[in-house]
Amino acid sequence: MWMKRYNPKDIEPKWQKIWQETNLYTTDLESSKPKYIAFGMFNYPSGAGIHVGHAMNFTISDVLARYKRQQGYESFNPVGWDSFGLPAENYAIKAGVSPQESMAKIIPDYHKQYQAMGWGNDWEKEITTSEPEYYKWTQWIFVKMYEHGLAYQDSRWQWWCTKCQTVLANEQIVDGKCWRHEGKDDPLVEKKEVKQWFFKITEYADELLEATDALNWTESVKLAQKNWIGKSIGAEVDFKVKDSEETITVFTTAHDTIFGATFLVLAPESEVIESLTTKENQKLVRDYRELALRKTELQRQQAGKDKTGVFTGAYAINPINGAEIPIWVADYVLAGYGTGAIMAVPGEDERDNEFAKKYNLDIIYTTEQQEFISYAEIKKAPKKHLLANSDSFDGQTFAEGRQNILDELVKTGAGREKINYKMRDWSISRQRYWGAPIPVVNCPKCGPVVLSEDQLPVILPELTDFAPSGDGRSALARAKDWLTTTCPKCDGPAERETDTMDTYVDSAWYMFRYLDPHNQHKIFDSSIVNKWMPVDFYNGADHATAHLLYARFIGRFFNKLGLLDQPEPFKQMLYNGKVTAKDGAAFSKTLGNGPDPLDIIAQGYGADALRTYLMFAAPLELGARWDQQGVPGAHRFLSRLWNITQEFLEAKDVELTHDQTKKLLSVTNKATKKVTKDIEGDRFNTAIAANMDAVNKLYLLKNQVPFGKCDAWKGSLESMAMLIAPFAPHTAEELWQQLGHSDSVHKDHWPRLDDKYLQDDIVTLVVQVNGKVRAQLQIRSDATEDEAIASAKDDSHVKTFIDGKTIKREIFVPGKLVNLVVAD
Ligand code: ANZ
Ligand code: ZN
Ligand code: ZN
Repeated sequence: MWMKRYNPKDIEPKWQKIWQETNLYTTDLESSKPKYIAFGMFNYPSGAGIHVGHAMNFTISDVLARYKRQQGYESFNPVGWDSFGLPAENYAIKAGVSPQESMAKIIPDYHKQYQAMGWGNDWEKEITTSEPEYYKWTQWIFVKMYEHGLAYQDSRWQWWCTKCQTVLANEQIVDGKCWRHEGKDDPLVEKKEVKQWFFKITEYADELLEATDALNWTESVKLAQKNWIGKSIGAEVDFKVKDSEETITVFTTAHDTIFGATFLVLAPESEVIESLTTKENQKLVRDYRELALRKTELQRQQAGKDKTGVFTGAYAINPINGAEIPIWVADYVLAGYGTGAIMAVPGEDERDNEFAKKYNLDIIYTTEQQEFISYAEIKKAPKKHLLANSDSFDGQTFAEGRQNILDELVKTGAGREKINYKMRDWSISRQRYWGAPIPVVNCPKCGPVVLSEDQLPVILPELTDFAPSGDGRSALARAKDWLTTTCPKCDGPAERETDTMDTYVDSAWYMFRYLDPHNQHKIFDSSIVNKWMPVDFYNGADHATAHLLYARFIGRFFNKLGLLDQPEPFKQMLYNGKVTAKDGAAFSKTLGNGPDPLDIIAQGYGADALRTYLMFAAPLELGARWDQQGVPGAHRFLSRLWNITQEFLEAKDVELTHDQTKKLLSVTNKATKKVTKDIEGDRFNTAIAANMDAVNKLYLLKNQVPFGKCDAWKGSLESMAMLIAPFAPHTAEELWQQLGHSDSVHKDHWPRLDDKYLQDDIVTLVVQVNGKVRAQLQIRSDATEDEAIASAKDDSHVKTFIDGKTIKREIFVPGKLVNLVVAD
């Protein structure tokens, strides 16, 4: 018998074309259907095209968007490009191709690749962050932030290459040197103070923290967000410097250990150091500071690293008891946290202890045990630990002492309660060309003047030389025509700001623009956005902190502006695993050692097999370990479904008895139940397993009941086409059409569950009393323990053995047995 072979190379491009022509995935944002919006994290377009990680991430959200569309939702799977950023600029500097040009070439390639993957994106609403249509509104956000006191300028230390005379980003530093040249004698990068623009995200720290728990997000991401915000409740305490006018304020979360503060430590950046340091210690301190400023914060924080520091020669007075304690400088104290100064308590703090031992500094234990006990331990049980060496507070518990010592410090004016956050304000400016220009004019008379809404967009001028200008400013400083302007305030000559915005700003609000991508008059129409927000499902394998916090911050800001009802942009967020090599090693883009999705499609396995394999390989949170046999395996499964459908289409009419029909339909109904439940629970691997199991069962049934044209077989195969559609959309569509449908399986078609066919889920349960069989019960296989035991006790025969007796123990083996142990 001649049979049409399963050939993805034929059917996939065919359906992609039809879907595009019929606008199948174009969402009607004003539809009266219930809405569903799902997408994966914003894609940064690069010349390399999509890789297997993209295939993973975007298929996950595509499956959900498809599933909901099949269930009758108005489903939206938007698409766009995070196209500003450093890689395109670096490429421009090295290859001399402008970022505008490279994006114009790269993005259309992505269109083809996305379609080849079978992702059901709405191309009508595509956005590109480097287009003025989009970045006008990124600039608008800056203006609004400024108007609301949430944007400001401040100086910060930045990496600096003395050879190129330019600021460097962290990722542009290779082995401590600038990425742009590879000379043996190249200088190490240095730090330089540069003016930067900030968004005041810290203003929302508490709100963001408090709203975190309620989110339906992967738990590890919620924890990462909380740690990033890093709320600490403690105190600020002032220490007077001996023989000086200076005061050093420290931030401590353990002010109850203050009697054990035997020295102070200042961050190397601290400005008071210079005036404090005694003559004889000047050189030592200066050399140390210079060295410390070269290290990154990460290098400085690294646990286990040998602590170093130098003595300033100066002393401070402990306000609680007047003790004179030495002031040190050490790089384990960070400038950007708290006050950049600490009181060191080597009796209870590990780092201080290590430092004190190394430099022979005094250690005073403030616990009754009189030995090192870490403050973390004390904090676990503050009522169990007693204070010692603490004058009048001796013998109090730490719980009491914590309050009483604070009261004492407040009374004498030396201290006050203080809450600190690890989170810092968001540095949004970059001394770079390829980004949205910050809408500011710098006037020699008026200073920085922020433009008004009607002066937007500030268009990024086209350049031919993208290298930074050499004076610390971006290449924009060389675009003289663009640069020179008049001050909106005084009409005098002025210059435009040459900093551009960090790409994180672009990606912090794109989800809103998806809903009104071409609006010329407003950032978006609130009525549409309120209907569609929050995003029902969002996923990615990166950006657990920065991006997601920035997006939440912007959501809250829009909410305060009255643009948005719901401050949280993402209702559900899944942090999915990555695709790795079989041994768990990362696939690297630069090494090019990952499987190429487009190659796999071209080899003839097809996008459907790739998608099915990726979703089947492991639970989504774990990520897939690439298995060479995986895609061929998925291809075989799809072929089996294909083949049985072809056989059915060529078979003769048959008639099935009532029982035979029931047997057949119970297979697909059970599969429907399981697949539905598993997709809802993001368990795609078991959903696919249930589909595979159902196909196997259909093959078995083919030999047990008459196989051929009839409603039951047709219905079963239709159900299978619908159930695999989210994973293997082309195959499903083709089979659906072959089964006689002229509409698309992807819209409003999901198998209806018929309880009648789930009933052979009945199992026989043996009921024992004290180990002797007393009854056999017919019960649903998924009955809970409570239900099973209740039915057992209800059986009239069993009753005669248990009535009037105490039941000591109830044993339940699901699907098999209930044993009631009664007292005689
Ligand atoms: C004395 C002390 C004793 C401390 C003790 C802790 C335990 P979190 O909880 O992370 O907020 N600290 C303060 N500012 C610092 C800085 N700029 N760089 C490095 N360390 C700093 O940590 C707060 C504690 O970290 C503070 O409380 C301070 O040390 C230290 F048994 O003060 B503590
Ligand atoms: Zn350089
Ligand atoms: Zn002016």
